[in-house]
Amino acid sequence: MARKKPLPLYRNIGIIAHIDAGKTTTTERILYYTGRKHQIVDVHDTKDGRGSTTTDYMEQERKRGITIQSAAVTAQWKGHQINVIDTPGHVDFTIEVNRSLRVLDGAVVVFDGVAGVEPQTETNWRLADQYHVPRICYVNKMDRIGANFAHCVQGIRERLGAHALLCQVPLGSSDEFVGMADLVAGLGYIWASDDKDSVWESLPLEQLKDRLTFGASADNAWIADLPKLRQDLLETALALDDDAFERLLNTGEFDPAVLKQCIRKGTVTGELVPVLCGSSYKNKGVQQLLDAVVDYLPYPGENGGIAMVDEDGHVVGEQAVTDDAPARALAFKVINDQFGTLTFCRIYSGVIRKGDSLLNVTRGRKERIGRIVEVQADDTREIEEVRAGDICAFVSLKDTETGDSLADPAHPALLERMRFPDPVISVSVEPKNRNDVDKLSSALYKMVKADPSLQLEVDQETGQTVLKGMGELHLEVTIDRMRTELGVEASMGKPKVSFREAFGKSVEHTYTHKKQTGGSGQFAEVTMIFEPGAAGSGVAFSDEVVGGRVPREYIPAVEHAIKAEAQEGQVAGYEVVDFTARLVDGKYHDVDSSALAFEIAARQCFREAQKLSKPKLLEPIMRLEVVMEADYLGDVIGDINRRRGTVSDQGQKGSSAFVQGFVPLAEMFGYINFLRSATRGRGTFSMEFDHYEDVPAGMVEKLMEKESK
Ligand SMILES: Nc1nc2c(ncn2[C@@H]2O[C@H](COP(=O)(O)OP(=O)(O)OP(=O)(O)O)[C@@H](O)[C@H]2O)c(=O)[nH]1
Ligand SMILES: [Mg+2]
Repeated sequence: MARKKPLPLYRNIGIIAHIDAGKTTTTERILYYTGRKHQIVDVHDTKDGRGSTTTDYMEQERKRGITIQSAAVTAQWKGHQINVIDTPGHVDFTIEVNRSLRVLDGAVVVFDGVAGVEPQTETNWRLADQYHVPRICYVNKMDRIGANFAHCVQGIRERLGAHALLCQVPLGSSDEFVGMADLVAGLGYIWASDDKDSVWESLPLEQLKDRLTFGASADNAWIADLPKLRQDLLETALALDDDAFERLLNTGEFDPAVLKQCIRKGTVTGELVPVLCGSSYKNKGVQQLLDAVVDYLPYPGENGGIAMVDEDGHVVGEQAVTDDAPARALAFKVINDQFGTLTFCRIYSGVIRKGDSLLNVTRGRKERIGRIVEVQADDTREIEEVRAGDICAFVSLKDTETGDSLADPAHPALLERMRFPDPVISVSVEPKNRNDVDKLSSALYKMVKADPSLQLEVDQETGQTVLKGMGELHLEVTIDRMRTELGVEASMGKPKVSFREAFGKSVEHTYTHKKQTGGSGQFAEVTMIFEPGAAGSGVAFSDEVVGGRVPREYIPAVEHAIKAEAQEGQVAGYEVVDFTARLVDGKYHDVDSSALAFEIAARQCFREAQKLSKPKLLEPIMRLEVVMEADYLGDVIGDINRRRGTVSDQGQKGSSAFVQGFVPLAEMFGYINFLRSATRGRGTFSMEFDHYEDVPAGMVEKLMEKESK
């Protein structure tokens, strides 16, 4: 079967933003206007559990009115197939944005026209930078009171550092928002009503000033500025084409098709970011957004291929996106439910058919492709084959996890992996019903396998099962999903901070393990140097023994001992990170030495050395942003200081005030309750992990005491 649709008619895009910017609402409109859906459901109408938007179908999403997992849908627009992934904005589910951006070719970044650039917009923007994903900005919610396009554009330029290209400007704002001026087409669009089926009238930009007068002077100023804004757009975009630019300067003329090509070129290379506006809720601007997706965002492969790497992650080549190459795919999401496993994959090259065998290159295991499905949110449709550029799910793969590469067994290749965030918070988990211990561990295992931002541990002292994640909501939702999806009920303990430990200074230490019991004894001696490394440098071991003073066969036992011992440090039993362990000398005995003896010696050596190094306790520090009415600013800042936090910025954001700063996670449990009462329920905050920092010496005991309660 040949390719049905040429690659240039595909778009794989993600919708990303801060929480509540209107991603799901926009996705819902996209499905309506592309004819995929005949009814629109609004996010705030789903809490009673009866209705559901297409992409927020999970029970936990409907109840809370937020997106928790990314969901893929497919739509057809003007002969193009647009695969859309609606992602969550809440920071606890950032893994979903991460993995989506890894496999997408372009993104629509949605802004709340009132709030402008918010913390999670920034985080997601940086993720898109990392994965080199071209973007379009869509300033949504222009109908809300306080919507301020200029403020939003300023944020895009200053906080995100983007070269924003204004392709549209709003006509009116708040309840006077009636449409937008399209600077590319040179037309104004005015909607007849807020109805989803409302038509819009198109008229030349010059006629807008006679037609529209608004209450807010800022809105009229946009209209007065239209000729200049259009000229700016033409000059910025056409500068990417020498001939067209010269013609524009000499004659004032240009070819509209060339203009679009230039904007496309600038967008695809990431040089420019087109900015559009609208109100998805009031059904204005979504069709124009779809046009822009087709006009400006790249098709699979237009922006180059996918990097291939060696086992250490070094880039060794690039695979072009084409059917005429060996099959290569990346698994970016695994979902388990009662019906089995769905492994979501992005195909980068080749053709994969039902019944094919692929190699999971990451794990060195064969996988047989039983069934292939196209996924539409929670619905699936079976298909026979998938090709370069496609996103699909394979049913019932055995050993493939998120981030794994699948390839034609005759031409294996590892594709660039994705990065997973560090979990910073943990809870103990117990089954509600005592007989469910085994069921619980297998359910937890499944959840962790599906979500790489979760980790599972057993506390060696208490034997408790500990689940680590990105935040309180993340852990709560995980436990609740086990109940609804896997039928296992569990209760969780109080959330705790994931502290870490580190060596305080370099230490050289010798430990001799000697034991004489009856017959053969045990003997091993190691001399090791432990050196603290930079944050994030990880744990490294180097064998620097000369002259066979520690026989080679015992070295792996020493390395193993250090890595195992690093799991539970000497300060308070937390993982010890960022150090180099150098084995520099040792002694052995022909008869009494063994791998076990060396392991014991190395473990003791580590313990004593860490204690001698003036070890440090590290705690996660969160980046915090609070938005509230200016009257409460003083109280909020005072409270941040009381929580051992620091304020890094404060100011005005539309009609509200904001504070940004850094606060230890350990001081932030229950913050929402403080904020509610301090701001009469009007304040909002968002918080995400930023870095680990030393706990001040005087605080260690106090903190540990609090933790043990
Ligand atoms: N006034 C107004 N409200 C909107 C608009 N778009 C979305 N909303 C509302 O904003 C709220 C959040 O919308 P969602 O679409 O769920 O936002 P989201 O970005 O998907 O949120 P998360 O997925 O949880 O990050 C809902 O109550 C929407 O009805 C808009 O254009 N105007
Ligand atoms: Mg959503």
